[in-house]
Amino acid sequence: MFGKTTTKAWKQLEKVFKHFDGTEMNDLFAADPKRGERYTEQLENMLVDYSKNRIDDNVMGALFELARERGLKEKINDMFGGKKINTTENRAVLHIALRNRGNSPIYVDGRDVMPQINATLEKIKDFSEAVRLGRFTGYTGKKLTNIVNIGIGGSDLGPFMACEALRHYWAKDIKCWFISNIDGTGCAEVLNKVDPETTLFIVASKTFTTIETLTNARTCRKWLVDALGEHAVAKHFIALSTNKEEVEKFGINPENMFEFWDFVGGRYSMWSAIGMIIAIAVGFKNFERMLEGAYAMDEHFKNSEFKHNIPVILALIGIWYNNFYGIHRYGVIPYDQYLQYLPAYLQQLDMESNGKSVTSDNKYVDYATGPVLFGGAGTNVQHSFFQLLHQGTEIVPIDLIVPAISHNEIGTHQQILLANVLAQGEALMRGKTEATAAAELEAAGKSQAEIARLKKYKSFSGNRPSTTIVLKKVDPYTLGMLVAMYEHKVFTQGVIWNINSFDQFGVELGKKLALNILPELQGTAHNVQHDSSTSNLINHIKKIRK
Ligand code: G6Q
Repeated sequence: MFGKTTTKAWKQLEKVFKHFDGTEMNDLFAADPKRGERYTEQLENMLVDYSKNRIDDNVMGALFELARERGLKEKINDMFGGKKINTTENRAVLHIALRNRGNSPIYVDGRDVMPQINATLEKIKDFSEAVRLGRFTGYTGKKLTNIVNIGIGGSDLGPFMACEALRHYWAKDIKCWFISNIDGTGCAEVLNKVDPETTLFIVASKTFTTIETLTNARTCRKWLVDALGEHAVAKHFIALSTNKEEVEKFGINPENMFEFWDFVGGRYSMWSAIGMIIAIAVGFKNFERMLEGAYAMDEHFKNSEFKHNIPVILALIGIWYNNFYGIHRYGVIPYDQYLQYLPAYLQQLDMESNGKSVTSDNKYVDYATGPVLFGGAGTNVQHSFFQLLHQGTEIVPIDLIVPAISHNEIGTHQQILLANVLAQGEALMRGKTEATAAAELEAAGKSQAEIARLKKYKSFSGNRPSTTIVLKKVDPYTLGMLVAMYEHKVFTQGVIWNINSFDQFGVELGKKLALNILPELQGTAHNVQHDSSTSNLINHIKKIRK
């Protein structure tokens, strides 16, 4: 079994850590004037500066050795080669095939998957263009300008994040809407604003059995049929799914179904038919550019040696904090309003993939796995939780992501934003000693008593890690690169931790219990055995809803 005590490289890292712990980044920068450049990698229009992390060559060398000992290179080849690396579900993991712009064959069970992927891409192209150009219209002949994606989890977060990120590229007359949650709010809020004659519903569900999505889809279908009649459904509903039978049962013509396959995991599916709303909003060419960007990152990940491999470097630094410093938190802060939903998207990608406790050899882990990921858009979050990042007792490594050029260059806005993101990384790393705080207070004319009272509050411990990712612009290509970078980072960490990053059994237990509780709330089942807290809550809610 792979455990913290049995791997040679891990043991070596423990030794390295003992020696390195307590090292201050300020000292590392002082000792090496070229540190900033040395710990920076660039791939096309994306630059990744990881120098403000608690690492040196020795640490990185030991981490690369861990990656080698864990057989990372072979595991990467296994994924790209179509091997069934999702072992618990006996599936290949081929989101990389969806953007395989080189079109080299990828075999699963002896069959090349590329022809079916290319055929579906052609279908997405034809349909998205037909909608955009008004060739595929609603039942009454009007152009479909309200596009509603009904899906949840992986069938929502990716398309939603990407549509928002690429809002600048939306066709002027098209509006995108997303209904995900099961409460009636999503349906009510969207259906209140759209017109049945101009609305296209995209039911996005890999399994086509998800209760939230099907309930929302049924409500929308009824709303449409009430307004335009049963015959209108074929012109206003399409399905994105792997499950033809259920799609037909639901009442969507299979001709209006865009398929994908079980080798595409939900949270890895925005590159597939699940990305239909992206293609309609920004145009197929831009959707293709997103695939191309991801492909560029795939090639980089597959072919670069570890010491220049961006996803590998980021993954290993994450392991260093998580497993050696005992820091199990991690923040992603995009400095760009268009990327505001990236943290929520990455939360699923990272926490659903690596929030696991059993190894691929069927043993409980004896080391920490996936960290808690959170984040929000800068500079907004500077005015909220950044207090804790600077002066709290928790150390939180963060990624600061920023485009050098904004789509909306108005006055000095972008320069102020850029100054802020750079200042945050510097402040977190440099900190401010009590002596400096005291000198500043003195210069501001404070009394000695005041200085003594305030200097601790005004000091910053520093040595707090951040990685700065500078993009040229948030365009479809760069977005593809960025998302693929995080996918491969998560994959790499899963390999190091020897867990299967591609199942998600953890989300099932709660779903099952909900099915037991539902009839109780509806009054068709009584006296079901629960703990006293759950029983009490059920009774309380029933009373209120009477
Ligand atoms: C993602 C998960 C999960 C899934 C949703 C929706 O990796 O599997 O978030 O995407 O539960 O599932 P359906 O697409 O099958 O409705």
